[in-house]
Amino acid sequence: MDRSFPDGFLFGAATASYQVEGGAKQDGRGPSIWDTFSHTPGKVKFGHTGDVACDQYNLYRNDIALMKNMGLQAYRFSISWSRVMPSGRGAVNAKGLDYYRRLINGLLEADIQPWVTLFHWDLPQALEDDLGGWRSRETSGYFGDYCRLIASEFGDLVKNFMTINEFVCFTDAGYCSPGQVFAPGVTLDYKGRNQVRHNALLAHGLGVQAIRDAAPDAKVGFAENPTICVPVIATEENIIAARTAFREKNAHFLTTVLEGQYPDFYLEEQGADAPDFTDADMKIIASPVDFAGINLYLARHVVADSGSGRGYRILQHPASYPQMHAPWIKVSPEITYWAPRFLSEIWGVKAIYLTENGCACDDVVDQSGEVNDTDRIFYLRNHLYQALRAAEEGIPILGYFCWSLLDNFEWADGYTYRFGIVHVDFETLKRTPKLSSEYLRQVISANRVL
Ligand code: PNW
Repeated sequence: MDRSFPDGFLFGAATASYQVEGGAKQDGRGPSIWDTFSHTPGKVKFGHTGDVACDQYNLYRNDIALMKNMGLQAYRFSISWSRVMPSGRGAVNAKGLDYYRRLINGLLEADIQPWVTLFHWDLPQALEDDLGGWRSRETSGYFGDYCRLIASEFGDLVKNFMTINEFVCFTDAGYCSPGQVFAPGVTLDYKGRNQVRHNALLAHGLGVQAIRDAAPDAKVGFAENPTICVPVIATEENIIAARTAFREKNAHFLTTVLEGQYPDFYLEEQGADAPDFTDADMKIIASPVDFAGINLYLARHVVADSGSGRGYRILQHPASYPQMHAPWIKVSPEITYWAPRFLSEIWGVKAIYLTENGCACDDVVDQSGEVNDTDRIFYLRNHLYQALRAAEEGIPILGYFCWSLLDNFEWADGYTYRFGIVHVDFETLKRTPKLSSEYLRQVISANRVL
């Protein structure tokens, strides 16, 4: 049986600006909320910061060569808003734009498609200071302006844009207790949180519109990490329950973007804390996207339960549930089948990219200089099989991006978790491709799961 990935299936790797670039003060970059947060004692493990990270700002040519060796067909990276607009609005930093032009051209010369994320959490600090960051809808407007700038600068070279990466990680986790684990580390009440969520959705919609306007040939989507509800045992009734749970547990982000309105049950549930919004806002949020990007990390296991009121119940992970090197990376490859299936069944999504999938491993460089991360290969292989399973059933999965190209700054965990398929020595910045990068190279070349 031919078990190849469909023709044109795209294989890539992903990173994000603050996690890999470094060059925090180079060439006129303005500070972002992650610079401030990581420099605030107690916020990031061991006081680690992204000041240098992998120094991709200076070593990007090297990284492009690594990708080329692996046969990667696409590189998903994010633009640092404050590198190109140091205050988040107004003045543009030409040197910042030059960097991304060099990176994009370098990728194209290596035959690697640039996939650009506009926002991967590093909000310009000036917008936080002057406007309250995502607490203000003015920030959403400025995000639209920034997207227009990027799309008009690079729309001739970049054909795929993602507005926002993972809504929950900079809204709830940044602005609401018990979140406040991520920048800016503010504690709002639920009303405030819901308004932050709304402003982020509005920013997405404004971003879609601006990119369409300025780069009419480009495709626009998002990269979201939904709460991935899967049937714990795939009986018909559990599948129905998991599908219902998938829509409901993502009510405030994915469901609202794809349905163009807040589901009634969400507004009812939030009651007096529901966000303030207008019909015009919802029209903007409803702007059609060309593709849905989903980041895949862990499952929520669902059983049908008619007594629960909503028809489903989510099971806790038992203490012995298998996990990778970070406790929240539960081994659940079936998400890579169910998430695309539900996107297609619930909302009829016609183009799905798996914009992130990967895991942290306790990687060591051995005496011969090798990193034999057989555990990461195990992890990736299982997910790739599930991607193939979905594709074979006709679910429109068009590509897969591994998180991450490089070990990098893992947010509040600093450099303690390694997600790369390439090892980085953070003292010397030396890159060492791990065995998993060879695995991916062979998979891409064979276009099959190996
Ligand atoms: C993603 N969770 O974040 C981000 O897009 C990356 O920047 C990050 O490095 C990567 O995953 C690995 O952590 C997530 O708790 C953070 O479910 C937390 C969760 C999921 C994704």
